[in-house]
Amino acid sequence: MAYHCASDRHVAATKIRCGLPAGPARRGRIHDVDNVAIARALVDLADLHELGGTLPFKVRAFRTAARAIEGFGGSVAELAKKGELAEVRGVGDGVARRIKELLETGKIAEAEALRAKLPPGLLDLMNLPGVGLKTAQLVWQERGITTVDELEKAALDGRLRDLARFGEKREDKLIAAIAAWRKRAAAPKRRPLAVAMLAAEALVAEMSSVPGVLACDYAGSLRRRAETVGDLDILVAASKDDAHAIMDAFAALPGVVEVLGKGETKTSVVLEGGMQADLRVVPRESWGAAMQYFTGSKDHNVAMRTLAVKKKLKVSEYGVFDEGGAKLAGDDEAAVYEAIGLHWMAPELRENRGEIEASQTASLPALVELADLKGDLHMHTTETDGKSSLDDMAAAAKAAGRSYIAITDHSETLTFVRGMTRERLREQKKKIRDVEERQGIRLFAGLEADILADGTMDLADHLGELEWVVGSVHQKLQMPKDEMTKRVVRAIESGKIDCLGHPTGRQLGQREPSELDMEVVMAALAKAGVAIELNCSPLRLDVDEHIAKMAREAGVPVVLSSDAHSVRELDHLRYGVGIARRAWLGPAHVLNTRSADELQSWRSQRRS
Ligand code: DGT
Ligand code: CA
Ligand code: CA
Ligand code: ZN
Repeated sequence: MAYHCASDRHVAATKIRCGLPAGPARRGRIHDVDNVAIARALVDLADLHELGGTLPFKVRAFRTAARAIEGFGGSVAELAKKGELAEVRGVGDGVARRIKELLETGKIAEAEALRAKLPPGLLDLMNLPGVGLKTAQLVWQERGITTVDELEKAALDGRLRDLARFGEKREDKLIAAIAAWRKRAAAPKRRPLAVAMLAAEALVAEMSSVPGVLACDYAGSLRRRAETVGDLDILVAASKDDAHAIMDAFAALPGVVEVLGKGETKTSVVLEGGMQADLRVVPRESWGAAMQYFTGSKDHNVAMRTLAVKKKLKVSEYGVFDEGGAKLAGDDEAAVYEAIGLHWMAPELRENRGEIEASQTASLPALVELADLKGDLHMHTTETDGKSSLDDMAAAAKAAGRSYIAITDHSETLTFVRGMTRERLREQKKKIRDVEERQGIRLFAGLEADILADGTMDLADHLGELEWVVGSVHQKLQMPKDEMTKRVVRAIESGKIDCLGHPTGRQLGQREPSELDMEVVMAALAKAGVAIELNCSPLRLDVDEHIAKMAREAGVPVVLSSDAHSVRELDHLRYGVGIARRAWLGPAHVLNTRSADELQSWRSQRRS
């Protein structure tokens, strides 16, 4: 797990904060991440117990609690502070005590003690894809293997194939998995978009009120809405005389844990959680050129500069200059582009994927915006694993500007979140009509129906009664590619789902996407007239920009959904909008830019 600040098993126990501590200008924190770190620590604790020989049923409470916490819509850390951990289903006194200890001391002493008794490296083994606790235990006990190196050597020597449930094929898979794991571990850590965005917004808000700051914004990959971000690039416009004090103020911000360097124009710091942020102070008259330069991407900048050279112009972070050194543009970003004969283009396009050519021929795409999204078609309530009531979700969605939403709780087979039965769905539908009336927002009685292992749908004979059906895979995510593809295609062809939910199941930095032949899936979607979801939950962003682009090219409508499990998570749509724009999606490619009536007619057209 190379790039997620909170998911790394070993990091999880000690570093649980990703952004900045609460400050006056801070926006809401992203709770998934803290929750994930807490859940991770509990899973670690359970693993450590089991490796140490504690009976599995005795540690089951930790695993149950971890699952509940991971899917919890609010901040578990905040509840702990208020002594209200009992609000999280599945968290009993014993677990609550350990969570408090983790939050107060950064670790769980019991876990540390267990860890000290085990051979170092054993937990790393379990981090390998396809190697769980059972396999780690097996190779340890049967072959004395306790490190990844030893495991790799044993696989290469063919010493694992005789183990129970092994074989040559599994050996080969393991060798490939270890190679991939090494590559990821060696790569610099990158953070999920949402983590970077919340941290950057906090920094920008703080810096904007520092005396002498004329303008402040973030640039870099975050401004381009890349799904993961290496470091933050913060820009300030100020006069030279103020630069020094501004650098000092930046280095002294509450979330800064280390100052890597402080110079005339640039200061680099490390934030709590380990993310790096660079501040650059530029003169007011270079603001547009600096924003352009530091937004990148590098490839975009190189292409742009090549074009400028052809026109005998020079572009830098200070401005656009002609042969004689006269400045043609600098304070305004659009003017910088115009000076070299281009139209301004949205940061999400700046990857040198044809946007410069499109700009030259005035054929830049119109991109979807948050305000275009009229509805939200995937969310959960307290009926299953959501933390807000149906009433509250409806009211909050309306307040956020949506004119319709679909209520899509989980289906029956997901018993650990109390999946909906037919009877409860019928009850919920009645309630939905009532809330609809009261709250004045159109509601669709929907379901996130599970795609079962064989590709049939959970509650299949009930789906026809619903007004919106998301079909999703939640269990058995690691099937062989052809089986998984068949499974998903069968669900698409069932005629019972409107949208394929979080199609690959990936979770940023935590879970690899399921193996799926996307070409085949896309063709099936196009043929059946089923939409594909771009799940905007910060840890998912599933599908990614490449698959979203495939959908656009195949004419498959994309649905941007929050998958909110609480009212505050309705805000997740903004992350997905960035990804959609990177895939060059316009309002017409996104299904939920349509009105409720248009959506229903799209649906009935397909069904007939
Ligand atoms: P990241 O931080 O890895 O997610 O990606 P970026 O794109 O934020 O990259 P970063 O932080 O290294 O640099 C920020 C921007 O500065 C980059 O997008 C473009 C510009 N830049 C940096 N180095 C160069 C360079 O050598 N040549 C050009 N043309 N631009 C550069
Ligand atoms: Ca950067
Ligand atoms: Ca940088
Ligand atoms: Zn789901």
